[in-house]
Amino acid sequence: MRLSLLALSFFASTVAAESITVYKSPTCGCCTEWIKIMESKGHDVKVEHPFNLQESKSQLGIPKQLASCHTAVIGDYLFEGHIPEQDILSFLADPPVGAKGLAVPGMPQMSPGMASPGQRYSGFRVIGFNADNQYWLANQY
Ligand SMILES: [Cu+2]
Repeated sequence: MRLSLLALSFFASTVAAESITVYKSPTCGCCTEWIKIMESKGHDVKVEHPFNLQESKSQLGIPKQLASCHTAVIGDYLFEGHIPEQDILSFLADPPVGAKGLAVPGMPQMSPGMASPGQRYSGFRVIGFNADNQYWLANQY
């Protein structure tokens, strides 16, 4: 019984695991906290410290108004800032047509990587965006 449960949870985490590249500044601690959360959920995170982070954001295609401290790239999609893992997984499970990714602009205090462990996420929005600079509300905490 114990073994099969373990096998099941291993299988579940294997299925959901994403290969993520995160672009961040070497000195930003909240990005590292967000990365730790993603790793604790089984994702494989590779970290890059570009010389000019703002330039790399615009090269990747992050709209200026949606910018946060770190940019995560998963496949063809961009995930800007302190987005809860659950929102990333639901997006990837069924990406809206034409969507480029999701963003939590700025660094909201009660978001993953900013809030203390165990605190409830609140007071921020998860915004979807596309290449035409159109935004929509994907989720709200
Ligand atoms: Cu940060």
